[in-house]
Parts: sequence; C-alpha cells; structure tokens
Amino acid sequence: MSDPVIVTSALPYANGPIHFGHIVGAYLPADVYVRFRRMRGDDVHFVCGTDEHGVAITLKAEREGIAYPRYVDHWHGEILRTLTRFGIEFDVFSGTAAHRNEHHAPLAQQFFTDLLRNGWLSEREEEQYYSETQQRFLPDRYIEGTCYLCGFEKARGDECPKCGKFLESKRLLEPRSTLDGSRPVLRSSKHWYLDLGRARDEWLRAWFEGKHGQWKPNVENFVLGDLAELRERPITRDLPWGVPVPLPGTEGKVLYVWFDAPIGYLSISKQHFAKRGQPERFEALWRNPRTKLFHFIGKDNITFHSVIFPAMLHGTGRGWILPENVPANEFFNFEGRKFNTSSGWFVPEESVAEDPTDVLRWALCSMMPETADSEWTWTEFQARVNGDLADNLGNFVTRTLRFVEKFFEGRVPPAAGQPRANELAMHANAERAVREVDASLAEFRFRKAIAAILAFGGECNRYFDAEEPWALVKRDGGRAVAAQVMHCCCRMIDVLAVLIAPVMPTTARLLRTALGREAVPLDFASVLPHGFPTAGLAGAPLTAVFPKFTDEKGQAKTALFRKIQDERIAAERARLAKLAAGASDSAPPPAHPPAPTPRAGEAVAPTIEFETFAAVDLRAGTIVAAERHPKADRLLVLRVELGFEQRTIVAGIAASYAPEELLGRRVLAVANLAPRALRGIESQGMLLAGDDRDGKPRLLTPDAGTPDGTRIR
Ligand code: B3M
Ligand code: ZN
Repeated sequence: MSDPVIVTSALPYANGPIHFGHIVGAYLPADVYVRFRRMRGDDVHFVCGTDEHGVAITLKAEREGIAYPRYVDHWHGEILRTLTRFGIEFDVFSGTAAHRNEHHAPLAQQFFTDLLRNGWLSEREEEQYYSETQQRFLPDRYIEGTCYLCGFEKARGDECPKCGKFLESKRLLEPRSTLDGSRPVLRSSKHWYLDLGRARDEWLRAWFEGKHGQWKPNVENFVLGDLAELRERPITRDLPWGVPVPLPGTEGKVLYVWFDAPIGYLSISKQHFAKRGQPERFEALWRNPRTKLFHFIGKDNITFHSVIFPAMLHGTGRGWILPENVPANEFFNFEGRKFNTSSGWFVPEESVAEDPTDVLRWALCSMMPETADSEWTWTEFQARVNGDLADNLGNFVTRTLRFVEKFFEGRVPPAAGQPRANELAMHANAERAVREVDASLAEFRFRKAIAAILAFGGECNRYFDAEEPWALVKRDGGRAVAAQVMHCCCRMIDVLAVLIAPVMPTTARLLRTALGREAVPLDFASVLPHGFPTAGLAGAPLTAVFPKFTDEKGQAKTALFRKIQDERIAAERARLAKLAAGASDSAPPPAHPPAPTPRAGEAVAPTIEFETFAAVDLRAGTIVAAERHPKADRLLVLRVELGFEQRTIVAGIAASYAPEELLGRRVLAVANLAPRALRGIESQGMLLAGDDRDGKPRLLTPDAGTPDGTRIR
C-alpha cells in the first residue's frame, strides 16, 4: 500500500469573492495534482474550507452591519460555488468558524497550550489603543488619524493611502476610532509571542536544508530569504471574534487568524472523519510519519506554510507531520494588471458562462504562474482554445471518430495482423507522452505536462495525415490498412483520455464513452503498451456523445471543442479599455506589486513608453566583496560580479545589512548608470531595493537560473 497523501489548498478568507488569480494559484493545481495521484493509485485526502476569523472580516461585517457568523456564511457559500464552477472537488470543504466546525477552536487551543507548555511562547505587555466608549481594544485597522509623515488627515492605522508608507498607529496625530470617531486611549494589553528564531536555530533550518532541490526553486529561494530574518511573532489579538485564548483572565483575547487558520487543515480533516464515524482516522493520518503532506498556496502565503506552521506543528511535540512540499505559485495578473474585483478588473462570471469547465481548466493550467508571474489575456485564452484544443486535440479526435463512423459503421475496427513500423512508432510516442506527463505532474510542472500532451497531439495528427485513410478506403485492398490505422488512432485517443484526465476530467470521460470504454479506469498504467487493450475497442455511434451546437453561420456542428470567435475577444478587450480609460483616478494598481501586501495608494508614476524602460540596462549579479564606507555610516562599498566585469557599487543599505552577510548575495544592478562619487568613492551602478515595513531598504534578488550578467527585461 502506498503512503497516504494529504493535499490542502489555502483556506480562502470568507471575506469576498475569489477570482481567476486564486483559482490558478492554489485550487486548480491542487485539484489536478489530486486527480493525478489518484490515477496513480494513491490514497489521497483533499482538504479545504474557509478562513473565517481575523480583523479584515470583523471590519467588513461590522461596516455592513451583519453578524459575523452570517457574514462568513454568505462568503463560504459564494466561494464554494465558484470553486465548484471550476470543477474543484474536495473530499471536504468546511471552515474555521465555531458554528461550522466544532473541532476547530479546541484543536487550535490545544496547539496554543502545547506550545506554551513546551516553552515556545513568551508573554509580554504592550500598549495598544482602547476605545472607552465601546469598551474594546482597537486593532490598527480600526484607527484613523493624520499621517505623521505627510500630513494626510485620513491615514489608516497601518498605512497612509496618500504617501503609501506603512505607519505605526501609535504615532498617528489626532487618532480616532473608525467605529464612532471617538478618541482612543493607550492601554497596556498582554500578548503571546512565538519564538521563530529559536525554532530556526534548533531544527527548522536543518529540516529545510534537508529539502534542498526538492521544492520549486522560487519557493526555496523565498524561504531561504525568510529564514535569514526570523523574529518573534505575536500570535494573539484583542478582538471580539476568533478562537479564545485558552487561559484564565484573557477575556476578549483571541488567537491571531494566521495562527488558527492553518490548524484548520487538521480540524477540518478531524471533522470530516468524525462525521463519517471514523474519528480514529484523523490522527492515524496526521500523525503518521509515512503520510505525505502538500500545501498548495499562492506566493504571499509561503512564510506561513513553510516556516511558521511547521514551527507550530513541531513545537507541539505531538508528532504532527510536517509538509513534504509547498508547491507555491507566483502571482497571476489579468491583462497587464493585478486582479481587482472591486474596480472591475477581473474576468466576470458572465464572460465565461458559456465556456465548459474543462476548457477553462485547460487554459488556466497552460498559463499557470508556476515559477514566475504570468497573466490571463483574452488573446492567449483564444489561442489556447482554438489552437491547442480545437485545432490540435479536438481535430484529431473528431476526424478519427467521424471516419470510423462513416467507414466502419461506428465500430472501432480490430487490428488485423502485426502493427507496422508507423504504428509501433505511435506506440513509442504514446509511451513517452505518458512518462513525460506523469513525471511533470509529479513535479508540479503543469505547463510542461500540457506541452507534452500537445506534442503528442501533434504526432497523432501527423500520423493521421501521413496515412491518408481517406485515400486508402478508395483503393483496392486499402480498407484493411485503413482499419489498422483507425484502430491505432482510437488507441491513441484512449491514451489521450488518460493524459488529459487530471486537467479535463469530463472530456476524458467523454472520450472513454466514445470508445465504449467507460468502465475502464483512467489510470496511467492502463495505457502503457503492455496495458493496451488487445481486443477491439467497441462503441457506437461514436460522435453521438460529442457536444452539438449551431455555429455562427447557422450550421449544425458536432465537435469536441468549440472555437472562440474574434468578436468575443474584441468585446472583452473593449470592456477593459473602457474601464482603464474611464477610471483613471481610481485605476487599479499596476501588476507586479512591490511587496506581497501592495502599498495601496502609493501614487503610480506617470506613464512611460517602453523605450524609456528599455533604456535602463538591468543585470543579475553577485556581491563578491563588501565593506563599510569609511566616511558614511549609511553606506556600504560593494564589489559586484556582473559576468562580463566587476563593478564597485556604493549602496545606502548599511541600516539593513552587515557587510559579511552580503557575500555571495545575488542582486539586480543598473549597469548603465552614469558613475557618481558618493562621499569620495565612485559608484559604478546601482542595486535594486525596496523598503520593508519599517522603511528599511531590502535588496531584490534574481531567481536562481539567471547567471551573472543576465539582462533583465
Ligand atoms: N486566508 C490568505 C489567503 O486567502 C489566507 C490563507 C490561509 S491558509 C491557512 O490568501
Ligand atoms: Zn502619509
């Protein structure tokens, strides 16, 4: 028996709709992976639910005047509906609110007490705003005031929409409560902190280093960056909604939402087994060292799943399993910008109402931001559907089945005699495609799997063309050869059904039905040559199972996939152009946000032409030497290897980095900047950096696989 597998998708906040960016980031890849592992015969548990606590939820529910449970129920339902629309099939989809999952709070509290008992938590008093009128503590997001940096009068407690800087709420001038405008007072409040630095030093770094080369490089690099700067993190909040802190005298205190949310994976599983009358299976799975755990998430959740949650699981001392892999995706944009549901910059449900789920899944998989950011464009969507599905896969399947219907009474002809070299070559192609798709999916390389399927589709089409069955049937004695060719083509459709099944399960079943093989399981082993059915495939009439529609010219058609007309793409693009032009004041933020949490409101600089951008020569490099500037505390003097030469670069980053920690650090440099003397030392370029939440510079790092000197564009 193979090792059990648990697959989780990030628990979406029950605080708004989910869009294509979420689907392609954490849900579709997980669903494809689950289907794939099941086709390999694995025992897979696919767990998800809504994340229903936290200040973002209390704020919105209060603003809308809806009780918290009702508010999260609404979004729980909406989100599940969207996920279902994309064919995502969990074993269980529950949530973390007490009324939805009675196992959640007790389990999260058990984590807290385990960590406390084992010495991973420390307790501290901290000053925090308190509303005397409402008798409650106010998290930063409930505070408004005048920005101490730019004077803007409506700055939020955590950041200023005008100057875009992160703020410390306690320094705001004229602070007021967003609930009733009253002036809050500072009161001290007790909180608990998780010691992540100690976890890293004692075991976490070693554990993670043991995974070197197994995780996707984008995720591995991200985590390595995190490990360098871990500190204590508060894990409690003063909030009226959440999992209560399980200690006496802590009324009004709850666990921080990011503490309780990942425990949701366990509590939802626990609820699932309890409901099925098999409560013992929960721990048998989650404390079984053989179980393999996979967290599918978006890039902005990496730290929580790769560092903090493992630190929590391990710190309990209960032997909960740690993740085997966290195949996080990068960001997915929409037509050049970030998805933004409130401004309309997203794919509305009506726009894809007519598209079959499988078609959307295929298109999204082929655009997936696996190792780098990517985006949905309507033109790309049209190309994937018309080119890949209709012209390649669909074309091969449809013409084969039509031919069989017309010339062989709709019955797959048996293979008479030995296969010829051409058939043997197709068998080899099929075998290679199966191996490639299998290996790619095992490594979470969904796009590579799709490319392999398309390559195989191309081979099938070429085989069909080269054999010219339409000419064979007219030739004396040619019918037997045509039968052989069609037999082979049908076998290839059988293989195709297996290859596409994880991504397009409905279409896969349709193909099996067309071949009269619906009873045969869709698994990878079944289509390798030794597994090919030797007896004739049977089933009739073949095209009867395919979608029928009336095309734009009023003609009745039957085809596996329907093409997308140019007019539809033009209409979608026109909607976006209008949106972009009409809403220039409240234009959605540009793609590629500077930080996982975009600094809302930081004014976007005036538009430039591409040529202006292209004039900047950006290169990947490595720091090979670093020392303090003899005359300026703020500056470091660096030697940077740019592949073609080394440069001296003076950078204002001494507040964030000690020279020693920079050796070997990968950087991005402006290579064609006019040299400039900085306090007496000539700087021959500039390094790219962004500010962290405290306004300290942090260097940007290129992805692995970009050698020194690579031009960045
Ligand atoms: N709800 C954030 C998000 O939806 C958060 C994920 C929790 S996973 C345990 O992106
Ligand atoms: Zn400001």
